[in-house]
Amino acid sequence: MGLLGKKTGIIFTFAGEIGIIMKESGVLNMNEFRTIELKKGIYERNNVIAQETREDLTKKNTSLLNLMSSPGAGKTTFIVETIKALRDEMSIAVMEADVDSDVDAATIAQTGTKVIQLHTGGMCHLDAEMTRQGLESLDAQNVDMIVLENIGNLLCTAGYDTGAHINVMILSVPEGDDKPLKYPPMFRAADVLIISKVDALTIFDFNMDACISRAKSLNPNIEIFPVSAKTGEGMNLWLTWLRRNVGHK
Ligand SMILES: Nc1nc2c(ncn2[C@@H]2O[C@H](COP(=O)(O)OP(=O)(O)OP(=O)(O)O)[C@@H](O)[C@H]2O)c(=O)[nH]1
Ligand SMILES: [Mg+2]
Repeated sequence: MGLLGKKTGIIFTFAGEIGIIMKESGVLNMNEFRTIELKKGIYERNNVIAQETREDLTKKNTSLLNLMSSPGAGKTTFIVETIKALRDEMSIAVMEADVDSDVDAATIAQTGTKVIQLHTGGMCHLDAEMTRQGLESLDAQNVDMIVLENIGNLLCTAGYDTGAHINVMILSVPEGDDKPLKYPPMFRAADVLIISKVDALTIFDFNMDACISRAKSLNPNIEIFPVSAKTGEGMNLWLTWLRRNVGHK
């Protein structure tokens, strides 16, 4: 059956892919659609800004770390524990991004760290332009590392280069070991996979070996650190890696 009415379209993005599903009156049937790849223009612009940001920060000897995960995987807790462990040896600032609320910035501020809260007004990720605006507002001078806590989302955040030198993702044990199979773009985009909440391994049927091998098959170079921010287990290996890579990526 043909469609009546005007031309209608749905633009969609999918972690590195963007397209438009369009139905036209009298041309396509209900179960038909055209998909047009628009990836180039939008992502090229984002990548130019991201590259400029990276170069600007590199000149200032500041590393930007983009931390991504699904909601509640433990990003803020992990940042707090990382700050506590490193604050005597490097200067750190934080940008907290959320759709709304200031709770994460308030948590970070309790550590005495310079922090700003960014509100995305409903957007499910930060792009390079939003990150640049955040960095301008943060105005952190002479810091070794800026941590960006991205929006809690395991899909959208992976599609945008923010200008970060280091991309870290957290997968928590309660989310399950099958997530590399279900959300491959995030595992491909990350330099580091933190498998968090390992203190809960006895409660959940999380297969660590399967998870690691699934992540490695998507991204053979990914560094993987199973940790518990609550008990401190595994944090030292992560901190050693971070010390080596801040300022060198
Ligand atoms: N058992 C356990 N719980 C943890 C660990 N890390 C974080 N949590 C808990 O997990 C919950 C979510 O932690 P957050 O650090 O707020 O997670 P988040 O990813 O920042 O959450 P959003 O910013 O809302 O996406 C809190 O109740 C934390 O106390 C951990 O290593 N082990
Ligand atoms: Mg948080």
